[in-house]
Amino acid sequence: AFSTLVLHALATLAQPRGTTFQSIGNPILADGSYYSADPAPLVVNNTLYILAGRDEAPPDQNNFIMNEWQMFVSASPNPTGGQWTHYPGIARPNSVFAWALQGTAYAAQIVQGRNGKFYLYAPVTEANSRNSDRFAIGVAVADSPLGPYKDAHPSGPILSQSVPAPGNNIQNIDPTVFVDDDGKAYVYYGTFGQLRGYELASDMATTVGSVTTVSSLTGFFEAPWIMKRGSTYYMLYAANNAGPNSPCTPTSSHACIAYGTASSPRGPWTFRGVILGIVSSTTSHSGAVEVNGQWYLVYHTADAQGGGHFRRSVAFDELRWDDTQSPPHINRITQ
Ligand code: FUB
Repeated sequence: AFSTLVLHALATLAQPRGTTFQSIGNPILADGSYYSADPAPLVVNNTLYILAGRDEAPPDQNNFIMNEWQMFVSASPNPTGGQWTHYPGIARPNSVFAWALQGTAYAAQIVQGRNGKFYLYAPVTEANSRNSDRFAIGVAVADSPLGPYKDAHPSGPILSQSVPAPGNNIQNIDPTVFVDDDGKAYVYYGTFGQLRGYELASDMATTVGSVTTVSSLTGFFEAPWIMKRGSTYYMLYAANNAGPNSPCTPTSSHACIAYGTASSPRGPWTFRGVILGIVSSTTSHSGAVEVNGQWYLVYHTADAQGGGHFRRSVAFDELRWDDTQSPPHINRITQ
């Protein structure tokens, strides 16, 4: 009995401590005490978990400083206000992945595998990269969405190929993963207009077969988010308003959120429209989930106190469907 008590005490100690706070609308944490970007929602036991990176750039710095991921948790999410628990620093690139450098805790996502475990897909920078693109995607695993996360593929990243693209050499970021009803899993990722996808093996870490390259999503820039409703697959993404092929209005250098649909997780994807207009930060990044019968679109803005393009904060709105269309469309969300 004593050893059971000790084990229970150790397990409790391993769980990160959260701080409870009351939100009064968007952004969820609006006082500027802790910025949060690139939200990736997850639902466990009817509770909404929002994974986000932490923006730490000082007000005068025009670049990302991101060293850790954090989690916001609410059992009764309400965009006009409600109670949240904030878990800062649930994972850091170089503490989870021995092969990764500190920093670049960019857009990550946690999904629950068929075995019940939680998998964190994370873009990080590889210490000994031989590619021109030092960014690489790793996967870590935990028994709880809050961690602690352990590298599930300690030999290195699961995606790190160097694919030349005009004007940039960053490609291996912004992973989104979806586990289908038949148990098969898929990963999509990319930025600067390149969107690629693979099927994942049952270890959730090995890619299977050949790459899918997606070029049919109008104005795709980055931040893909794959999900399914009914028999339709949806891909949300940030469309770049500065591009010649942008669906965003009005014209601005900020991104908007658009989406496409497919009848298979590997596409082909058909562009359907814009669901979230430009926000106050230049980047836009979204994810969507259903909690207790209500869908939500989670994204970030620069609207918190002292916020900015590199000091972003997570916000969310109800997402509504137009089931008179086939496949069902997502209704535009007014920001
Ligand atoms: O947060 C860093 C980068 O900004 C993300 O990877 C992009 O999606 C954009 O939100």
